[in-house]
Amino acid sequence: MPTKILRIGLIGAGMAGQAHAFGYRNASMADPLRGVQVELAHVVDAFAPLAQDVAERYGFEKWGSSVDELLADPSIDAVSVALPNNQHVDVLTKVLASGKHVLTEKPLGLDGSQASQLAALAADPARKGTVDAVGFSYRRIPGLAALRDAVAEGAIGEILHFEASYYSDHAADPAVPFTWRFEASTSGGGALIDIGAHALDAIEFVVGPVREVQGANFATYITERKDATGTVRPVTNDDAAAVLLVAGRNAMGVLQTSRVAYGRPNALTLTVFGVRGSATFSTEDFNQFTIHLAEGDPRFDGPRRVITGPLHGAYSDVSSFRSRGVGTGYGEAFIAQVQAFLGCIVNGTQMETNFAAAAATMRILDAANEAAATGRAVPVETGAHA
Ligand code: SOE
Repeated sequence: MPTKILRIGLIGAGMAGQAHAFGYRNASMADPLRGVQVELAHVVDAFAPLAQDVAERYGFEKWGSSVDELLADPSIDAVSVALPNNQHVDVLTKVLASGKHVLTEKPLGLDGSQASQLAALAADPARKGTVDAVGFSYRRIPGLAALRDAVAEGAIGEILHFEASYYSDHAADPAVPFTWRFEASTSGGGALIDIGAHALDAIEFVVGPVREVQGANFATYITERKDATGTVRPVTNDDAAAVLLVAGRNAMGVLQTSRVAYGRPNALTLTVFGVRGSATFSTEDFNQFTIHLAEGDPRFDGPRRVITGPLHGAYSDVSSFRSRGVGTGYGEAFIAQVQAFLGCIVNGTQMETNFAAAAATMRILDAANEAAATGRAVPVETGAHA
């Protein structure tokens, strides 16, 4: 007999929304959620047939296209939001006002101003006891979480410098049609806000808050694309970006991101260099990370490959086969993310990636835009990072 029932609404039934639904469908595997029954109550999407398809495939009780109708349902405890970037501020403002717990996909709006506006609404005393979270699912991957734990325990000492990248090839073909992702007014930015944001979060997760953007460069290589009607549209945001930044105590680093990176379909990579070693995680070697400890026997010098498993965080609760070498994938990171979100609801705590922290990440993106425009370094006000 469940001790607690949590009823879920989903706003946005596209790829990211379905990843959230996958997370909710599987979240109850987690020991910390024993006794919690997750019910998929209602999914809405502007394209109602998609909402219906997702409702049928994932098992939502209701489907439709009205956000207001979903938010008016008092039986719904928590809402996931996964919409085009320009829709987040209006919809999230409504969700916050509804008093429901919320887990939204990144980015938190189109820019730092919208993110700060949403963070202020989330901090309203009327929302005391409710959870506001932003989905940075990559930090839930066992290999990256284990690398972070090793750094936090001082395994490689203070971090001196780092490099982070997120490469994708989803827009490398000029024939890829124009969508909202290629228009600055609906996306807030291109590769840097879309996938570079995950690399930024990985930097802040492992190295610490970004304190300054020392320089940035953006590039658009495919300057126009045809939309679904065959109309040629100008691309008004970045295909690729490179950012020079300082994070943590005083670590220097470079972040590179590209959505036109042939041969790298979906690759988030972080390497950190410390005073006593170095470590690397890449989604291209999803279930492992490498670490080099300087004190090792010089005859056997070189990075050690660590295969993640039940000894590493964010593994056991999401893996239905809990043994080393079996591995987890992109979907399980969403299970872990939903488990963390539902756990905060049950325990009355907040996610480390709350709206305040996500607003700080958005301020880094603003600083990168300013640094690129002015050629000058831009300090960043660090956020409420746990
Ligand atoms: C498209 O680039 C996208 O769906 C991103 O928006 C997601 O955040 C990333 O996880 C996968 O690629």
